[in-house]
Amino acid sequence: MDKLIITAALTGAEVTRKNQPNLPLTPDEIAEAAYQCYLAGASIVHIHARDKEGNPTQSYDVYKEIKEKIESKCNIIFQPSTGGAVWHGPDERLQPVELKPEMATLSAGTCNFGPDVFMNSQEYIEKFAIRMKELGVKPEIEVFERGMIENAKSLVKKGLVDTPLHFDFVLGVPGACPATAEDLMYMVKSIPEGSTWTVAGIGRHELPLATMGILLGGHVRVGFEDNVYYGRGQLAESNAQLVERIVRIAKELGREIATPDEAREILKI
Ligand code: KMH
Ligand code: ZN
Repeated sequence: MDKLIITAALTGAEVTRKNQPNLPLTPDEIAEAAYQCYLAGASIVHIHARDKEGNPTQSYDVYKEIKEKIESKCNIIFQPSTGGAVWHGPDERLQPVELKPEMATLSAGTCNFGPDVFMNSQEYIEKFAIRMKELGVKPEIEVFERGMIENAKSLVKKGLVDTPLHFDFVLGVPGACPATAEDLMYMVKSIPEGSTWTVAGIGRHELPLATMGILLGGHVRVGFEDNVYYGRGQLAESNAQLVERIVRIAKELGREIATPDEAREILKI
């Protein structure tokens, strides 16, 4: 089994300080949170930028500032979001890819997202994939529903994405695929051989699905974007605290933790 890649999803687009008082918002706070997660054992940080008011932004300049601040602290893999917030338009969402990060997310279809709709038309999925390929950015394919895996396979057939693919199963978003063990197994069985995958369980599903990911040879995403709690009714102190717990569980289960450079090798980036 490969060593375990832990992704820290630090901020997200939906969470506020009301939900989680320690949510990192400014570039300095996000970079410091990334560094603390790196020290705890994360090898990738999934980043959503916020503007000066704390609202989600896909601004090239803000992502650039965050990227530079993180890179001045450590060699963790910087993975910006191209998902943004549900109200961001596709061109707006694509901006951080122009920074030529090693990775970026690529959502592979449309789904309900709580009371909203997360729009990803075929036209724009392909546009995002093409630009990532042109700039040498490895997509992490975000899968919220089973059919999105088929969309990803069609991108490979069209030559728009190189293999091996790397998937992130985001399970438990209200309105999209639930976060059961069966759903995760179904996803894992459906991806092309040779692919790598990570799992992000939403809310209370984060920990059980992460543990399954560790046992099944997948990888794990945790952080305030997906879950702000440490336990029932108990807010987590930091993103790093959530990473530390995954490191402890993985070690107990006999799975070693990947450094950022080992993650680069595993993901072929
Ligand atoms: N905020 C969601 C609507 C991604 O980062 O690529 C989309 C999202 C996916 O978070
Ligand atoms: Zn995200």
